Amino acid sequence: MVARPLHFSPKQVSTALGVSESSVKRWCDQGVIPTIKTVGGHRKITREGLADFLSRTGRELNDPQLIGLRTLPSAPIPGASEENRVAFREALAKGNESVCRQILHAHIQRGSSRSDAVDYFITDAMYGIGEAWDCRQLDVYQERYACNSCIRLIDELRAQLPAAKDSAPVAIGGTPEGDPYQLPTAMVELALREIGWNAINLGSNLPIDSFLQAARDLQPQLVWLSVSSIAAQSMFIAEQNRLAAELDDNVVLLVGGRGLTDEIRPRLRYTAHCDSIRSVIDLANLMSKNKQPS
Ligand code: B12
Repeated sequence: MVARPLHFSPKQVSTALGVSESSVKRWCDQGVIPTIKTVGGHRKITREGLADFLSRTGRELNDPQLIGLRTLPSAPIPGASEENRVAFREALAKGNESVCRQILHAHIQRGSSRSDAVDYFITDAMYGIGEAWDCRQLDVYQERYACNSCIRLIDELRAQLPAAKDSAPVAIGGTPEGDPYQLPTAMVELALREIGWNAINLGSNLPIDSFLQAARDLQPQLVWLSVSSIAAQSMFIAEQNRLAAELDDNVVLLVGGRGLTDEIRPRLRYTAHCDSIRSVIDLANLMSKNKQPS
């Protein structure tokens, strides 16, 4: 089993940040980087302290793997305590769905939107689960069970929303053939539903012909394609470009997801690329505003 480092020395952090060790030590002493001191008087930077520093300063690690991290340490969740973030992660990993539900509901009661709550807590926890699974700290069944719990939690929050009005703009979306990832596309649906769109998540692993059939049947203003993983690159590019070409000109094709790397994106045709759920909301709000009679 590969142990996950819990804290780092200023030297390790300086290497990963690409700055001098003396700068890191100075930030530690000034309290800019939350630091603990060992009994021997050595400065130690915790994962949480490092995450807090990165999110406050907008700095990025040149290479998280240099300090034994596979991904960047998680940033704090706005409006939530670190305790809550960790409690959600642990409850999800242990299959304790009711604790996850309570944490999400409490966060929403404190004023968060449903989509922000799931985006922050679930994305953070699934990243943690991915890391733990990769390090053989969690079994496969725990990852699968966590995924199922998340789907249920997102569905519950969506079911609490009022039905979309008949006049609501329609959006459809899903993941392309070969992409089994269910959570991001379910989050896009929830976010659009929450701002009044009639959003329909068609599901995962969908052939492009099926997206096109759904577009003919449901007449959407927006089609989203969530791409987390690409099975065969050239086939994906050809199929995605066929979708762009065959959709009506007035339909916005929105693409997003971890699979759309800087290398692939220039080879794709689409109307908009968004890299976060919040930017989907901005785009959809802009589209709704432009549709309103002046
Ligand atoms: C769950 C999971 C799976 C599940 C998914 C099940 C399901 N029903 O969805 C299954 C079992 C299918 C799976 C399989 C595999 N997985 Co996997 N998986 C994960 C895990 C743990 C969570 C993924 C997830 O749902 N995250 C939560 C979502 C919400 O986060 P997100 O994808 O980042 O999405 C956010 C943004 O990207 C954005 N976004 C995403 N899509 C869209 C779309 C639009 C339109 C917009 C606007 C925004 C947007 O918004 C989202 C919310 O903020 C990740 C760990 C991780 N770091 O995410 C590994 C991970 C992605 N998997 C990994 C691997 C290696 C695999 C496998 C190859 C394992 C194997 N050997 O079989 C296979 C590949 C499968 C395939 N065909 O591609 C690696 C990928 C490594 C790499 N660099 O590519 C990861 C990172 C785990 C790890 N640490 O190693 N996996």
